Amino acid sequence: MKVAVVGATGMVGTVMLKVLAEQNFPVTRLIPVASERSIGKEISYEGKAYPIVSMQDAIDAKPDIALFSAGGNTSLEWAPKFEAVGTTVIDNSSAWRMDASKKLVVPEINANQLTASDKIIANPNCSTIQMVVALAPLHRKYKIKRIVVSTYQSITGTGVKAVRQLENEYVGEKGEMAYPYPIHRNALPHCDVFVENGYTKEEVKLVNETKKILDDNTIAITATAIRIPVVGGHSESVNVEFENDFDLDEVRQILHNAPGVVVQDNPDVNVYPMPIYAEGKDDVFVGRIRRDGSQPNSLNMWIVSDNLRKGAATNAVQIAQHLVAHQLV
Ligand code: A2P
Ligand code: 11C
Repeated sequence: MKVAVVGATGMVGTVMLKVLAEQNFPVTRLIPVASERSIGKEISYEGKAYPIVSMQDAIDAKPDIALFSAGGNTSLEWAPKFEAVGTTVIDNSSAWRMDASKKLVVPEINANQLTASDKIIANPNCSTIQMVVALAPLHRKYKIKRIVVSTYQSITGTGVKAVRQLENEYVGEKGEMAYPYPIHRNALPHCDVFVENGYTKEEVKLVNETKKILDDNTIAITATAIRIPVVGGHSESVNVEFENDFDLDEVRQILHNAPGVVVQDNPDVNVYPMPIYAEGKDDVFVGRIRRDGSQPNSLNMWIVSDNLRKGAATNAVQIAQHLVAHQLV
């Protein structure tokens, strides 16, 4: 496969390269792309140096697959140009996610809907991916009625500037601010920008993307997204109300058997998921699984995953692996 990585120098692009190599993805030619200012610089892949090329040079090379993580506007402008030369684009931005003609894919849930004519495939938002990986098998069994989710999100979701802000604040130095307030020793009830209704875009993504991926507009969802001074991954407190009642042991068994999920749930010995241990792993970790006694058929759980891995790069590479395995590229 000729594989372009668009945004190869970025936070997610760097992890995409790492995951492609770890997974032994069948790369016959790697084409790293970044902005004009990076052209000519080199990135390293499996011990070899590769020069960064322009978008146009990458298109001229007619890659089989292009993994995009260079922002929504870049995707809107360039993904169709890759499509026009026959490339299948897997796009990590929010540009195409809610476009009715594009599929929003989490391989464990809906990769079976992909066909060879899907040329721009959307990778969901990180906080959505980890939640639906755990919820989809429970939805199939008990049918979700309502979800209340509160997130505790890593600063890596904001990008390099936020990581620098925390590092500077940690050592007491002044520098460029990614957030309107300090993030060190703080919690910001503010991920992405505010929209008219008082919610943030991150909260709206959680609502809309979940319904699209689970293919069920009847699910009621409400979200609150919080940024905390953590780097390893996003954590989520998820309260779910089902149509049907459940048995807690069966819930644990379903999650245990679910692809991509690791259950870490033994309060007796302080076992529960934490971002510091999720960092660098591809799984979604679920713990604190317990019945919500305040209303019927309801469950609480705590879901943690590395937002740059399963929340972004790993999910994109898994889509690419699915395309290859099913000869869709
Ligand atoms: P560059 O390093 O040259 O700026 P992050 O999400 O960490 O900010 O990274 C964004 C990625 O997208 C970087 O690799 C960045 O390249 C790349 N990028 C930004 N704008 C463009 C563009 N117009 N064309 C191609 N790549 C872009
Ligand atoms: C965050 N979820 O942590 C964001 C980062 O729509 O892909 C990724 C934004 C997106 O703030």
